[in-house]
Amino acid sequence: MFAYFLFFSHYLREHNVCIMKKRAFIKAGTVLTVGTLMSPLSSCQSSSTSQKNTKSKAANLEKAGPFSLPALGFGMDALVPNIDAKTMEIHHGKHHAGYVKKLNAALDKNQIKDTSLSQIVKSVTDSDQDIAIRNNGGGHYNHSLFWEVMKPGGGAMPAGALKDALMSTFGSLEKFQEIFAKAAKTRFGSGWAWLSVGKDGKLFVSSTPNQDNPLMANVVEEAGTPILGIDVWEHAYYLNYQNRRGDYIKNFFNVINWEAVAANLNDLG
Ligand code: MN3
Repeated sequence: MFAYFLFFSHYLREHNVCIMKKRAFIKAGTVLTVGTLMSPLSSCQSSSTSQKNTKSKAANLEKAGPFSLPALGFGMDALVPNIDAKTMEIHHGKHHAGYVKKLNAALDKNQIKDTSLSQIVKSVTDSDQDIAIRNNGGGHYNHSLFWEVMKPGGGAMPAGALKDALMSTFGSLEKFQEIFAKAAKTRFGSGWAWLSVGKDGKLFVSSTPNQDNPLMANVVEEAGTPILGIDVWEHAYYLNYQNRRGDYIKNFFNVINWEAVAANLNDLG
């Protein structure tokens, strides 16, 4: 039975790769608009110092919705074996797309215009009126960050300001990893674990339920700007890991795009 499952999983994976490639080809023709709105999160900016221009960053932050699903910077199967292609396909193409669609509907309903995504997320309150924007604005922001802080063959942390900050805050990289993994593992139910920069400029680890985000100063215990996040909703790992959230978290460290995390920190200056 188990052997059959393995074979079937392998077949699915192979099959999905084909689907992914077709879709990736189609998506290659679309314009990435939301990614450029997420200025602190955009590895497009961080990967090129010539684009790390405060003028373009400010201009992008001023852009408002309606929002669209950002394209992934890698193929659906690029993070295998740490994250499988089917999970990526559903997670990005269904879950994240759903948050974008519902966010646009909620903004339309509330007649919110000319407001950037980060402003939308920052202004969330715990009122009943804000719940759709809280869930879907958070969902859109969180996933946009999540795709940016992963890459195939990630995991190696570069020297520099981020490494220094992690060392001075947590004592060692191993200790940071332990604290971050624990926050992710112990988040009850659905949510996220974060590495953020607080108002004092210092790093901290936290976790939030549902699609809340440390930017939501009105609803979180510890507010800050997230520079790294891991999605611990079951939809992020269940196909491949079932109930083994700890294994998913451990393997997430194999695909962290530390250059993108460092750029997110650098953008906060
Ligand atoms: Mn998710």
